[in-house]
Amino acid sequence: MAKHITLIGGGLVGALLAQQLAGRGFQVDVFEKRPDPRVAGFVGGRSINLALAERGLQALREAGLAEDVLQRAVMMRGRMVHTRDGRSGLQRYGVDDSEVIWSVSRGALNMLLLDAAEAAGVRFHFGQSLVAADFDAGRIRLADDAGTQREIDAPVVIGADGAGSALRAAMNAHTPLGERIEALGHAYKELEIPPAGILPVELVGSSGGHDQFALEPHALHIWPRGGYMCIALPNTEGSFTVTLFLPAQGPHPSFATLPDAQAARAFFQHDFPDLLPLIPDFQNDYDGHPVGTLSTLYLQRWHLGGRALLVGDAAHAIVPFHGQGMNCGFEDTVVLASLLSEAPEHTADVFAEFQRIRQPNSDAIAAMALENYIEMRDSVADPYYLAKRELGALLATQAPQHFMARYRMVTFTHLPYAYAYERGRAQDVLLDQLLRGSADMGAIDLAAAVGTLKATLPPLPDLRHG
Ligand code: FAD
Ligand code: E0Q
Repeated sequence: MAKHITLIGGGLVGALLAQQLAGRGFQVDVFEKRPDPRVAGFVGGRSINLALAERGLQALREAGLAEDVLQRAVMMRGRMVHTRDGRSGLQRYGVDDSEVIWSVSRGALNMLLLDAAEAAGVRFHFGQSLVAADFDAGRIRLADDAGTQREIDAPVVIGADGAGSALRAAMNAHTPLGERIEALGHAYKELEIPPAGILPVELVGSSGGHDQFALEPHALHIWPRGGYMCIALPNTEGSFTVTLFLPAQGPHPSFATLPDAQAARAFFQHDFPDLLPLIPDFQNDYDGHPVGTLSTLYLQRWHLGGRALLVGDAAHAIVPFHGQGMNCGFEDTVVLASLLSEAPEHTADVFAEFQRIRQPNSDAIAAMALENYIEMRDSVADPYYLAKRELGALLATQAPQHFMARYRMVTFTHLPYAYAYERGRAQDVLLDQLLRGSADMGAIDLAAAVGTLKATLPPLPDLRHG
């Protein structure tokens, strides 16, 4: 008989994991708190999007879903930085159009993954939330929308129920997991730029500038302002989803000092004057959409023997500033499905091995995502930072086997996150040595710098298979 697995959460990671396990012969039941988005419409009905990069794409390729997803995605070639003086410029993410990332709709992606999982034989149970678990008895307790509870057998249960995981809480109550949640202190709110046709002609030009888009469609837009920022990612229908990142509490500007659209409008007029006119529903968006909190989750234990395991955000939620949370969760599914199919009867060993492989990597991307917030908020300000980036780019051209920007390792390769983090640190130390604290690139002897690089750092791994 096929090995049975119970999954909690049919979000991005749960749905993809379910599809992969079913494809490997497991019998999979998924319990999802929300109603079926394919029937009910995606919760909120708003378009919210995410950046899909190489790691997530590779997992989708292995699941046979990459082409379908890319068909519904918008290519982003780089970061379009909008400065206070109203100027903008594109910083390319990669060397050419083979190194781009993709803006995908969270709702559309989730529905595509649900369809694929169902086609692979997964059984979904919507409107069913996990409320408790008895791991010794191998049973879980579920509640439906009406609040009616029932218990079912679930000897092997995997939690893909997100950052606020109910399975994690149940596991923690049984055996402390060594949980530490570090609040960022900054929060976010989503706003919308509609397709250009909806905006006044004088704002976007008669052709809309970019056909139906109010801004360059093939970019991730950033308005960095020091302690805070806005970003915008394109949607296929010509709209953009804007996210404002701001301190939650404290002196102006913070969400505490901007409690409603009236206060926020004046702030946008002052700080984002070019962005505000592109958001015609500012008042409804600001007053109607919730403030989201941001934290990093660290656990000592991801599993209870072979009975329960956490994956995706439930195990390692991170801040969103590298655009890697989903990508990391998708990588999880590839590793776990492969380990489980090799030893389906040995879940305790598999879960331990999964944590051993993945945790150093999730720790590394957690740290890099935190660092990237500072970098994004200030990205244009610091001449020394810009000099370092320029020298890094020169070294990467002169000695591609010895230098690769950390962003590229994270976003466009499958090198383990922990490797990218370590290598990035070593490269950074070298750049500091070469520049000796001066932003004056003219003082650098490039040939000598390449010599030092090759003498100091081993070559990068061969990327053709990595
Ligand atoms: P979730 O997507 O949270 O799914 C969890 C599922 O479990 C949900 O369907 C939920 O309804 C269900 N559930 C919850 N509780 C229960 C329960 N008790 N019983 C049953 N079901 C339950 N990542 C990127 O890769 N790129 C980006 O550009 C990016 N941008 C982001 C921007 C923001 C503002 C934020 C907050 C995150 C961003 N992320 C991004 C991260 C990404 O959203 C997450 O990493 C990803 O959604 C994690 O997937 P998951 O399936 O683990 O959790
Ligand atoms: C990406 C792509 C939410 C979010 C998602 C992202 C990125 C950023 C800033 C943010 C990082 C970058 N980035 O541009 O360096 O590459 O996904 Cl805020």
